[in-house]
Amino acid sequence: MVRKKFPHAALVVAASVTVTAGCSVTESTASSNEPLASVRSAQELAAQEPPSPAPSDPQTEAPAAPSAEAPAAPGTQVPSESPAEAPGDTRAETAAGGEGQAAPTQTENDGAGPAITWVSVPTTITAGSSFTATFSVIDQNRISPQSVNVTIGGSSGFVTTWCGFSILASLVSGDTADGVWSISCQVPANAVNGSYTLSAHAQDSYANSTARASAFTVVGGTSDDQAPAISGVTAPAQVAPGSRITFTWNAADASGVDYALVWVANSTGFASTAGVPVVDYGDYTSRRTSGSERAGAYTQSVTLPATAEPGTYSVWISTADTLGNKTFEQYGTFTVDR
Ligand SMILES: [Ca+2]
Ligand SMILES: [Ca+2]
Repeated sequence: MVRKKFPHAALVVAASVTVTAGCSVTESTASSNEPLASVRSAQELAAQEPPSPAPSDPQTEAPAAPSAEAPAAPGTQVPSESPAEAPGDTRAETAAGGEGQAAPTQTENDGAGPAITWVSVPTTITAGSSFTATFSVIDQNRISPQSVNVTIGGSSGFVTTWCGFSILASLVSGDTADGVWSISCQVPANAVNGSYTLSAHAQDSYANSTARASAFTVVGGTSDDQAPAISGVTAPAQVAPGSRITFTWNAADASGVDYALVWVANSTGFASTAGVPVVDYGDYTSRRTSGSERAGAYTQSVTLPATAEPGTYSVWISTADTLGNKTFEQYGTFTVDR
């Protein structure tokens, strides 16, 4: 049995980086929320993970952030864009007080996300060691401490196997209006060598949000940066609404296949606008029927609703190896006909 697991969208946050004394400090701020575009080409969808359709699953994590390069898959629910940052977002002037009056505890909504004025992370991190990242967050509306977190993205999307997704930050100095926050993370000895992006996120008390990214490189880990190879995908050519559909395929990876799961989309995407998946995935599991973790044959069945619209449906497979290298690609189509 292949355990179920829901991968995440690719993290793409561009940042220009200045190297200073062994740390990279970002100069640009990038919002993590891009507008949801209805783009359905296979190439653009290929880099995008499917929606996380089972909120009750304990492994389901925070909603996937859309990638700047690959708009979210149709039907994916994505929070709307946060308001643009206001350059003049500074501390509340009311704190100075006057005439012995107590400072108000709450300022008016400035409509701007927190100013994350810098992010510091070692430029090079050796696999098997831990690192600390710190960043400054300023907002006169004050920060919601539970909103201050860090995500890490690699070449194939969010890195969830190191320290979770996302990593809650701790206030190390200052306060929720102007403070320095920190996370520490142990990088596994088998982490994939290469470039990563660490993104700091914060939200003020009015839910205005900001993200800022900084890059680092992992060395001394593993050189396997390839996701499992998928081949021999089979699906019925034509099915009727209400049918049970079984897919089979092969998955191989030198580091071992962690999971390989089928997803189905139609002309509206992987889910309706109401968020209902195009097919019933049951328990969202696939099964290895032969072979090993390194090279095996897999099967998964889904059920087409009786109300399924006729038309062309596409078959996608998301897969990851035990190191976290992952892909999400289309492997053919089938037709639904009454
Ligand atoms: Ca604010
Ligand atoms: Ca691999």
